[in-house]
Amino acid sequence: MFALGLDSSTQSCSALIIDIASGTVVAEASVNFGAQLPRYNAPSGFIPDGANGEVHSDPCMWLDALEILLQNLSEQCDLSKVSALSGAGQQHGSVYLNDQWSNKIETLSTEYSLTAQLAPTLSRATSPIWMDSSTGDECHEITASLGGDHAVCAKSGSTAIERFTGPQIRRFYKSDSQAYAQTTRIHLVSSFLCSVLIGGDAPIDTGDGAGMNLVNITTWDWDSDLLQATAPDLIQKLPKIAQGNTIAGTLSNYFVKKYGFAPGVPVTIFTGDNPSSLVGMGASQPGKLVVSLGTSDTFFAAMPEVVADPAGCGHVFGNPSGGSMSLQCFVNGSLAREKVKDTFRYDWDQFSAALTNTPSGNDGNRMIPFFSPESSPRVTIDAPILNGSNRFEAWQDGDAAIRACVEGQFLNMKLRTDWMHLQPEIIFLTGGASKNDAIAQIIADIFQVKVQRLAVSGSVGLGAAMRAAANSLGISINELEASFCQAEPDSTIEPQAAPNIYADAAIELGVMIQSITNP
Ligand code: ADP
Ligand code: XUL
Repeated sequence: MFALGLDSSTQSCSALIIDIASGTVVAEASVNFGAQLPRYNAPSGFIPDGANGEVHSDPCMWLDALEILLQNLSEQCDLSKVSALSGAGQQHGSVYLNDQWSNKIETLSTEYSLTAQLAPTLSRATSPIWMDSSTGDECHEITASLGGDHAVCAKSGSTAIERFTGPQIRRFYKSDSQAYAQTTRIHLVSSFLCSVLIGGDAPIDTGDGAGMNLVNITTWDWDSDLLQATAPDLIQKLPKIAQGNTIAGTLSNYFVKKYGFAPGVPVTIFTGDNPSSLVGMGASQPGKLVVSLGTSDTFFAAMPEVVADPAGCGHVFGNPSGGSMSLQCFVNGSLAREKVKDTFRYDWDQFSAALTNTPSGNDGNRMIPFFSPESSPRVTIDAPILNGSNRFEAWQDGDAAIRACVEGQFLNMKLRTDWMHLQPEIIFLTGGASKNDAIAQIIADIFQVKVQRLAVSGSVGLGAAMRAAANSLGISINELEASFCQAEPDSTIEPQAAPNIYADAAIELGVMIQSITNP
């Protein structure tokens, strides 16, 4: 029994096929948009130099990549053995379709490519993606119409955010009302690709749907106030919202004929890349949380109850395995750690040694380690704030500065994620900095919970394949996690510091942060 998971992300489209019986990945492929589809002039997956913060991609590029990818997989593996399929897309991006869409999608012919047949169904040539920040005005308008940030956040799980789909739709409606009127269907990247695969309109799942500022996180359905504040007649243009375990349909004949899939393969509705990664990291049940230490640091977890961030910094999405998940981004992640490292001309080994040479709690030396505007909490700032010994405050104590930076980052993470009411049993670490054991130790100490690195690569595609297997092949998520989400050997780090050290440090740093957020 094989399950296929797709991941249509910003820079590439990848897929993997898992064999449930052997617990192995039997095929993997990836298409890099910039390198393999240069005709779209999108070296990093989006059209460069957009005006006024616009960042768009051509949806035909995603379709071409899907075809190359499936061709490549069919050369590695007999695709007729695939008996379940699902996928994930970069979140928030939207595709606008005209009245030819529903007929065309049901009658695809293998004589022509997907792009040749579907390009004429686009009512907007390109798609705004998550990097687009052009909708500041629209966010203000939606917020004003709902009565403030708090109202939007309580309803949709996030305040109105520039990259979220609702504000993007509003901007399209305001700037080209004629093309908006000719739009009969708006899909997310995830539901668009799922629709293409099943040859019909797929629903949007609650995971990706909650990244639109249009879905109510209490009813998990479209919210009439948000729809009204966004654009006229919007409800008619949107597909249905459905839970992550919904089967959208079966794989269309186009793919059966062209790539050798068996007829009737069930396709589980697609979700966003972050909700899919939650599943692929083995964290879809409450109690396990994921901290990704990439360019920015990201924190996400299955939530035991649906609650929105009262401070309006975090996001609530549907959890593809049921219930909800939280996601919070910290802009000052790896780049901030690098800045402090480079200030003292340390390499990563010296950086780690600085952390091991200094005591937990850092003798009271504290840093708000923000070198650029932060989203959690939302502050406009361009240099860290230090509070401690004279040498430390004068940036003359390299070891203390490095510890203060890392402690400051994760104390802030703990403070900013308290609203999620989590009781973690374990934290899974991923991303470039997760290999640093000294950083991992500080995370274990601050959260007072064990930390583990997972040996999972491609957690988005893996999560999609696991969801497909769970929904269509009757394999439990626990069984799939045991087979596919293994910890790296010897990567478990237990807390060592006494709990009160960081409880006190959190209070001190909290006061410092409050003084810059409420001056
Ligand atoms: P992204 O996916 O956002 O591009 P990665 O997850 O690949 O980022 O992480 C890259 C970051 O990892 C680099 O910016 C670097 O700061 C950090 N990094 C690499 N090696 C180490 C190390 N030994 N200790 C701490 N951080 C590291
Ligand atoms: C999440 C977000 C990104 C995209 C692309 O809110 O904007 O993580 O999903 O990966």
